[in-house]
Amino acid sequence: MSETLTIALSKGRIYEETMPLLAHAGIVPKDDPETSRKLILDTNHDDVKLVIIRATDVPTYVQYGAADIGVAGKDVLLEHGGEGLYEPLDLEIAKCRLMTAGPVGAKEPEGRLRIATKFVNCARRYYAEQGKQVEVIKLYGSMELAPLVGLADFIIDVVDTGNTLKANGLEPLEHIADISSRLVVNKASMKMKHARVKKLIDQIAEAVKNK
Ligand code: PRT
Ligand code: MG
Repeated sequence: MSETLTIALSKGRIYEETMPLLAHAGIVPKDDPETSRKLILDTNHDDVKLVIIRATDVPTYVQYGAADIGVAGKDVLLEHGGEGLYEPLDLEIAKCRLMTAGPVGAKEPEGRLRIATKFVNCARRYYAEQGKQVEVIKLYGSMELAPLVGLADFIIDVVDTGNTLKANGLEPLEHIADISSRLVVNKASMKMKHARVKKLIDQIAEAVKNK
């Protein structure tokens, strides 16, 4: 048996949309992470394992080689910075947009803006490019609440349908980036396990193309 190839994925939309792509590469997990409590899933190949982790932790696992390969949203990768990672393939799944948003019709206040977000690095970079002075407030979720309770003027978050913003009296404002999920590969794994990694990338690329 060859050395184990470990693939890092998060539950939810990324898992669901990645499964058909992995199936095309002949990889099928033996458990369903939505019903199983296991964090390491065996697959139909003894030497391929899936690890199920938080979406934001995927680049970290792959960077340190705890996983050889991972699937992560471009939002998460922009925030992480991509150190130690190759990003060989756009999977064209879990698409959305990274946007600023604020209360419907609200005018931009004078002076330093307060921005609530979990994407603090993206926020600092974005407003620095705009030449705007901002105070960035780190949150871990439910960003939509921040402008409603006076914690922030605006938020930065990913938006798909915009329904969540709308339901909270917010509107999308500035478009920062188009987002989709990417295949990421540990730099050492790309060298050390090159044949297997390359084959997997090619098979998944074909599945993406045929979608
Ligand atoms: O949920 P958890 O805190 O564990 O982590 P996560 O939110 O980062 O993970 P997950 O699985 O929800 O998202 C994984 C990836 O999916 C993200 O990193 C994005 O790249 C991508 N993605 C695509 C989205 C969305 N679409 C999306 N709509 N991630 C989050 N959302 C949120 C959005 O912020 C809003 O709160 O879903 C809500 C509904 O969106 P609307 O605009 O359709 O109402
Ligand atoms: Mg989520």
